[in-house]
Amino acid sequence: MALLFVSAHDHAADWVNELNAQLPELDVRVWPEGMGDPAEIDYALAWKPPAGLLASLPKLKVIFSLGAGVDALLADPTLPDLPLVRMVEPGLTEGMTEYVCLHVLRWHRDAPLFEARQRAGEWKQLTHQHLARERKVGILGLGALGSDAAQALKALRFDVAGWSRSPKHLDGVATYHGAEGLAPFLARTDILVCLLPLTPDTENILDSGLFAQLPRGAVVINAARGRHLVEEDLLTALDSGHLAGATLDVFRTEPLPAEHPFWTHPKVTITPHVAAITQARTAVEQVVGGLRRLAAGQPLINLVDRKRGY
Ligand code: NDP
Ligand code: OXD
Repeated sequence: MALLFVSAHDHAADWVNELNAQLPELDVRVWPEGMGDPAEIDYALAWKPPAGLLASLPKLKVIFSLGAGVDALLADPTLPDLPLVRMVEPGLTEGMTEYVCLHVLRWHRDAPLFEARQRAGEWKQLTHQHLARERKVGILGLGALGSDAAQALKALRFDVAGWSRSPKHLDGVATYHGAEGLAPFLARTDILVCLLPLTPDTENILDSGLFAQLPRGAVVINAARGRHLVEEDLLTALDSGHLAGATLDVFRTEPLPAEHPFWTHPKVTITPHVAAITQARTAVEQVVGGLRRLAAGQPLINLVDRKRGY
């Protein structure tokens, strides 16, 4: 049984070690130098493989995504029509929840304002302090990541709502769904967090029309994909004062070009696509579990529905 590891971003050696520790019989090959004969590869574990690579593996049976988002894989028109398993693993979930809580709290507690005042050597208090239970946070996407972040924000006493494609029930979280649920969800959201998959339905969802439905002074946090956001619309909404700030982890072009206005915008916080990172030590179980299920003739879990696009 041979598995091809394909990623220019992840630590191949960590994956080889973790996979071999659990499945010593698995022949783990690392693309490009260690691929060997393409006709011997049964499984691929991949993040942004070059277009056409997976189609060139004639015996390939299953594709495991190293990422939760599979938009880059699905963008390859030659992607073989095989089971595609997306990454759902505790490290990714916990990492994203930490990121969301950090940045929600940062805006909630006016950290950017106090950082600017420190730089200016200015000792100036705010006379009114909001409590978390007075702050309405809205999460676009209530999947593996969004639902965990929603629960953690709830535990911090934020007033949390979420929006999904199908109806959901989450204890203590107000839930909205579908096109008709979006407007009421946005109207009650002070801090908006995007954790949607990138699909034809969600591309450019963070645009001027959506921002206009948020209350004045709202903040946007995008930790999903750069193509969810219409960048010019965000700049316009920030500069007009309608939006108070944005935290962006993902961008249409990554790395973010040096001349991009986001780098120096006083209301924008940037992180370099690090909200949550798949790491072998926590994620290996998901791949090993999938391989064991296959060996036992059981159905795979976390399969991507290609029609839905996630
Ligand atoms: P899931 O597939 O588990 O959840 C997706 C959620 O989005 C579901 O609740 C789904 O609704 C909802 N959704 C999808 N399409 C629509 C739509 N058209 N309208 C309304 N709701 C919709 O994904 P994950 O939570 O695992 O991951 C979300 C995304 O986060 C990934 O696709 C990836 O792009 C991004 N990500 C970013 C990282 C980073 O470091 N910045 C790290 C990891 C992931 P329903 O429940 O009804 O299906
Ligand atoms: C992912 C990511 O989708 O890291 O997992 O962006």
